[in-house]
Amino acid sequence: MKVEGFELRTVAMPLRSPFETSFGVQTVRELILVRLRTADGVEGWGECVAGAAPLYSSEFNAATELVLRDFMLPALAKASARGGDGADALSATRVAALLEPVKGHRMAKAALEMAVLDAELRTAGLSFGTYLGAERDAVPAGVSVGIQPSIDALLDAVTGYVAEGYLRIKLKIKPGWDVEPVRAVRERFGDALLLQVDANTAYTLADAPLLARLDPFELLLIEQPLGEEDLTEHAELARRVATPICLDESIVSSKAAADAIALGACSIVNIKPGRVGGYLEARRIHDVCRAHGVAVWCGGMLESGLGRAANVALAALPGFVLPGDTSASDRYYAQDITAPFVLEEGHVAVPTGPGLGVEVVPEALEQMTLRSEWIAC
Ligand code: OSB
Ligand code: MG
Repeated sequence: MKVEGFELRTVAMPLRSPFETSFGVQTVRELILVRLRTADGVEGWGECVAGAAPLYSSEFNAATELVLRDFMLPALAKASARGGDGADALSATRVAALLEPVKGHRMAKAALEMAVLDAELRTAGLSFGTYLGAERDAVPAGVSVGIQPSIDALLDAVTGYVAEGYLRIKLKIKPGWDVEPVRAVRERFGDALLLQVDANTAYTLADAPLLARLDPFELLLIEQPLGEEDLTEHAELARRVATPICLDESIVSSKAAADAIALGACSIVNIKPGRVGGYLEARRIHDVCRAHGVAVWCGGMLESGLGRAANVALAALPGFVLPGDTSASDRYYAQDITAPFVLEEGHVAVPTGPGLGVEVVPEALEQMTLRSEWIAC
């Protein structure tokens, strides 16, 4: 593929209500978008899932912007300039190899691979879903419920989401906001509600007895209770609690997934394409987990309609046997930068058009843009 240039754009999307996790409170989603234009005039969009601060993982927007501009785009521009269809030309399946000399920064890499893949698929007239191997035309949607100021506020929030039709509820937890909120939601909504929790690394192995107190509530899973690098500790915790352990932050690659499974550190995996370097690596994690009989589900990072489109396509693969954080756009945003994804009987439809299958609404994008820069190849 021959690329004319890349645009790096930082947008700020106001959240409908503050979103609180064990690592902080967010009121606005600041994210970096990549837009490329091919020599044939086809556009490709990528979305970077990094946040404004390095609180979920080490990546954050200012660093991402720099590594994209100074280290990654030159490598892709060079491959683009070589042109042709040869082994060193620019294509989606080669982005990871072209960027391999740059250590880490998987979220930045994922955004570039997504943009190249989108342009390729739009050119070929193929949707993300078809390309990735989607087997469903809609996916069941769960919702992630932030830490609330009170149990009453939590019950009100969950009541609203259940009424909207969400098929699974995930409660964010932290020390001091764990057993009681779970008990309250179970008591109010009953045993049939699909319920899980996400700690975003807020506990240590010393908290095993506390986390075991969640066992009677029959949760689907506990997501990332311990640190990102704590695989052996997660394996030990898994022996001490009955609730299945699911990993998010720890699973940065298909190798990490294979290692975690071999160690017994998790029995379920949250797949976030941005965290693992892109949709192609995400599909490999799906394949590894499926081969081991490990259930996966699609996580979220408060994506705009662009990232949401690709996530929903991925979540339609056969190994995604649990509802994902693939909520409707209005769970987070009054105004999205694409046509909003909507909930229909608890499901979100997989886009069918070429590439991501969604288009950016220029006025909405401009309104939310903080800055943008065009980098010609
Ligand atoms: O750990 O899954 C997480 C949001 C931001 C950062 C990390 C996480 C989350 C969520 C919400 O839980 C996911 C979503 O609905 O997009
Ligand atoms: Mg998580």
